[in-house]
Amino acid sequence: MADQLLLSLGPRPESLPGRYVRPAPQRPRLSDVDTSASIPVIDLTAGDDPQIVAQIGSACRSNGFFQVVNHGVSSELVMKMRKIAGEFFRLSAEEKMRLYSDDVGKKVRLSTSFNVKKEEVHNWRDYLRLHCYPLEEYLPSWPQKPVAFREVVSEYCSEVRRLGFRLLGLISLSLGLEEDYILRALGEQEQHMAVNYYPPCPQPELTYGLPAHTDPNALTILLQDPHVAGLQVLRPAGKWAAVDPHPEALVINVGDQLQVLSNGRYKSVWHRAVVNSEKERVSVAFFLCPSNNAVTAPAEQLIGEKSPAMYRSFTYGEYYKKFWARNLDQEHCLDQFRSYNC
Ligand SMILES: O=C(O)CCC(=O)C(=O)O
Repeated sequence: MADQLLLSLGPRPESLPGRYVRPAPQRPRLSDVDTSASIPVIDLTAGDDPQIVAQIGSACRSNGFFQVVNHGVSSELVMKMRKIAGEFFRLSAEEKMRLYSDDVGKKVRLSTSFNVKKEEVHNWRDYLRLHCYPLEEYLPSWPQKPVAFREVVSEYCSEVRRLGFRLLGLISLSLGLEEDYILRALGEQEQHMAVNYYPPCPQPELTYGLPAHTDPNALTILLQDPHVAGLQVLRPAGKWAAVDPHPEALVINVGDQLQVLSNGRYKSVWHRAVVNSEKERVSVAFFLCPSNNAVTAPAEQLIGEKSPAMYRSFTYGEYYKKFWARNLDQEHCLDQFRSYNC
């Protein structure tokens, strides 16, 4: 167990410990990654202008990923969020170990890899996982250090939640649904956050920060490290593409619940985080999730003779349990929810 504790406690090994080494066929093959691919950048200045709705629809259909600029989250707050995230992982070992847990059911925990109790090969990542909504319920159990942590992160959560709701409205419109359709379907949405820390890795070609996975939730809003690339998405042609950091942008991706609600029109796309030998990387992923008892099902309006319901209905509580009971890089969790008609 001791050897599975946080990477950010150091010391930094000269070669990759065996428990992080992936079998040869599962390695990232970094030299094959497309570094020139572009993930659409959508300017949100113009509100719900039909052109923006069309751009969002097209990005969700073809890439499952897009970036937004002029998104309404102030650049000062984004800067503070990045700073406090980095500072958090520089706290003393004692401070960090107080928050450490390998129990994936805990709503506030500092952990490593993905699910250390279950997986055979670990990932080169530490992460702080926070439940964030309702804020007043979770805030008292959040880290007290660094000093401004609670203040900055709670403000960030509120602003990003607002952005997320706006995006869900635009996504609804892009599917030809009423603007509040998805918001209503998802219920009183929960909100989780992962602050990811990927230290420099002695042999990045042998492991991952996070292996290929899709997100179980509805919508993810990712704040990337502005200087260090690491996020890669699987393109429809089967090639991995790097998402180079855009300093002003937040990266948005469709999660599994939106793939179901859209009856498969929008894709919850495989993505992964790779590491590098020189620099640490910090990212902040913000997940909008249906409430546990909300029932996810394909929207009636998107079901027809030629497009039968692709998935059975289920509660998010059921989905989330199945998601965490697997290894991260197994088959698409949604495959377990396919409708028998399809
Ligand atoms: O760090 C990244 O770029 C990806 C993070 C991610 O996919 C996640 O936290 O689920």
